[in-house]
Amino acid sequence: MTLRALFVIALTLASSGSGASDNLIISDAWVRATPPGKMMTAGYASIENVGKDVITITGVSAEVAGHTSLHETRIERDRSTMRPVAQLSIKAGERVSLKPGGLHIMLMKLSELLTDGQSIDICLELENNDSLCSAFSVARHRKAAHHH
Ligand SMILES: [Cu+2]
Repeated sequence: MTLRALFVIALTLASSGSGASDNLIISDAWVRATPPGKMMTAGYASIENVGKDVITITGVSAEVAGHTSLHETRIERDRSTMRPVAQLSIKAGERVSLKPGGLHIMLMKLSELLTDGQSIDICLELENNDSLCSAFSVARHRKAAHHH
């Protein structure tokens, strides 16, 4: 076997191995600029599973935050409340939107204020110990929606 053939096999193994993180496409990723005096904020994104198997997100992390978790906002008795979401499963072909008023990434105990124009990394931890990190741009409001 030639060296080149071995190389091709190695590449194939690498890309067909776990692969869950390769099958998640993150778009429209943004984090709200920190409100005055608050060391917490929320991140939003659209997450699409382009693979053939369900993918479960079991946690989130960000270097700028001491505590990061998945949250869901719900309206209960006319009041908006948030509760942690232990995990989020995305079916094959499904797209889940993390958006204001719904699912979001909660960033708490921030080590710095986040201002418009900045960019921070947030990582999604997947159930097979895979993780997927992506740049989230900091903005006061979501930019005009993109439809593809
Ligand atoms: Cu929250």
